Amino acid sequence: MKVTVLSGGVGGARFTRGLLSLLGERAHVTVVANTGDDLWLHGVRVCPDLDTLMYTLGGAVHEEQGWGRRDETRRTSDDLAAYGLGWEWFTLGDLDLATHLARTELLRTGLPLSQVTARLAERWAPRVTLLPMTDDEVETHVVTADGQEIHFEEWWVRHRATLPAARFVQTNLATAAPAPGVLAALTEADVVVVPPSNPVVSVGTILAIPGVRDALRTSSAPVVGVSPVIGGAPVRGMADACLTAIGVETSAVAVARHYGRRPDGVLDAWLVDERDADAADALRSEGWIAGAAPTLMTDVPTTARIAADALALVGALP
Ligand code: GDP
Ligand code: FO1
Ligand code: CA
Repeated sequence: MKVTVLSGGVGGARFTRGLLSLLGERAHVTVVANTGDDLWLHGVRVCPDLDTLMYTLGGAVHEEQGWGRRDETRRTSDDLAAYGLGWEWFTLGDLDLATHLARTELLRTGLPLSQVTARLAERWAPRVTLLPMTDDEVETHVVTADGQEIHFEEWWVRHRATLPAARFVQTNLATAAPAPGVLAALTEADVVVVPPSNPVVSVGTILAIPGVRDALRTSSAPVVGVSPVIGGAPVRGMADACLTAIGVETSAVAVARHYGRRPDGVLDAWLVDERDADAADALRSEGWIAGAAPTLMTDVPTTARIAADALALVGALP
């Protein structure tokens, strides 16, 4: 069985880890990762969501933090800040920095990001095919209410998403193309999963790459999503600020309607948390396939159960 996941960082990576634990050798999983959060810093290319996936699935992630490497230090980052260089509010851990150096060296040889990612992933053996959404440098920027345009990570990490955002824009979007393998992963899958990732700046950015939304809309594979909102709040992080900026209420039902049902939207089915059972009822009355179950990813076995509940909704549980 072939499963494709459209993922951001922490939420998508934890979900995929549970999915792999559930499926074992019974499936091949391809993860299409958001690269809109990527940035150049200190002369190196940083790919937060790709790295979070690689480290989480490779068993090296800093578990409590959700991103970066276990057992790394801030020494190099602090020392760079002492020169007054870079973003002192954005930490590149010293082990993580080795990944960025290696990535940048490979990019400088002319390899596209998809091949560089495959090369880096060899070391971590994440048990998935890990694809960036695009090989082009598409970056998410935030246009603030007072008209400034800043990188998404500056808005998210430096300002903790508190600066009122008017909208999100993606640089170079019009000329961007899906990375090799991305469209095939959507059209040739047996099932596509939209994990509990940020619907605006993670999954929304992947869907914005020309050709991706249409490939998903018209794929013969069923598409099932898991709500990243539980009881009217994002479980961790500030995704509510992203939803508010695009005029979507922070609720399980509003996020489902924002993705929309195929053929106009991208989903067939939506799994909400047991606390939002009324949202599943409301969606079912609109013709959705919807289920309610525990969706808090507390540990790997619990997350495997969530993945099973999602696949079962569309009859894709092997
Ligand atoms: P990021 O790139 O690190 O922000 O990660 P993602 O975009 O993949 O996912 C972040 C989103 O995952 C957050 O906005 C939360 O709404 C959601 N999330 C995180 N943990 C959980 C969880 O345990 N259960 C559910 N249902 N959603 C979660
Ligand atoms: N998140 C933070 O809240 N603070 C940081 O200093 C920070 C550094 C960082 C470095 C590399 C990396 O791969 C991820 C990093 N993150 C950091 C997490 C991440 O960039 C964001 O939380 C997500 O991309 C938001 O979607
Ligand atoms: Ca991210």
